[in-house]
Amino acid sequence: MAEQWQDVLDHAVAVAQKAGKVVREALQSDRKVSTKSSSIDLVTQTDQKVEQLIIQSVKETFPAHRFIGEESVAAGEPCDLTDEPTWIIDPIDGTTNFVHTFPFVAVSIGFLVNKQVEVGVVYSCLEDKMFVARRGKGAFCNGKQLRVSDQKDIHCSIVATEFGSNRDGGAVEKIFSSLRKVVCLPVHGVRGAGSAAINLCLVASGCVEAYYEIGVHVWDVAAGALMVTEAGGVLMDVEGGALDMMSRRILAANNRHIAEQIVGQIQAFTPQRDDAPPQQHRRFYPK
Ligand code: LIP
Repeated sequence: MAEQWQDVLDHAVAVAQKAGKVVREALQSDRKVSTKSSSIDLVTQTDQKVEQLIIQSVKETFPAHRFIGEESVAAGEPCDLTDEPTWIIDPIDGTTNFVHTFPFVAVSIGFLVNKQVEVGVVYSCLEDKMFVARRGKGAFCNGKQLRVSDQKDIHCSIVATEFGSNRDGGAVEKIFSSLRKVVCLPVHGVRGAGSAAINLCLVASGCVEAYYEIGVHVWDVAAGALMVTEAGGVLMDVEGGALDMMSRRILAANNRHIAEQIVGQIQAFTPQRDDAPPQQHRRFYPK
């Protein structure tokens, strides 16, 4: 009998490759940019075209499956995660990078059943790196198995994070205050690829020890989260509890010890959840 969800993984890889080709071609022409929740929350026609390409292709092969897609939610679709098999899609994770040709842009596809990530595919399309993971079966990049860093000392670590697209004064203060504390631990360095999915793959690859961010969305992290756990890493909320993928807060690390030391530095805040009712959806970061 074929292994469970191998057909889903194969399909996700094939469609991510097609999507990546569209993204690379679009980089050769003018990119028409619009904005979503704010003047710095960018979207392009390529984001929308790639999301449609992925959803159409999956629907033909798996007609009973459900979808949560970044651009479909932006267009008013609900962001409801049920126990049914669900594909969670970010057609271009790193849209700002894409607009500016900063070379870290990923197609991110997670597949969940009973709210558990079974398959994750992150295609870093300009680097031509295909990251894949299946629950219980490991994580791989271009066929090579991934393993998190074995570093136990936070002072010898690199930590990745992002500023996101929230410029609310109170939130920005907390982001900077947390960052100052992390930098001054001190750590070896702080980095950010500009793509949550790629940051998670960097943790899985052992290039950075940890990644945290407040303000991400479920489509940014669903696939990459599985990459981290299948490479031996840990996931948690930025305040140290269990990760809630709809909460828009994530901390990923190579081990619990490093994760807990970062938790101690973070001044947390609570963005509007991804599964908030649609009428609240645009009101980010309530006081
Ligand atoms: C973005 C990222 C980025 C993060 C933002 C945002 P998009 O996703 O992955 O790293 O800081 O919060 O969600 O909009 O490019 O798909």
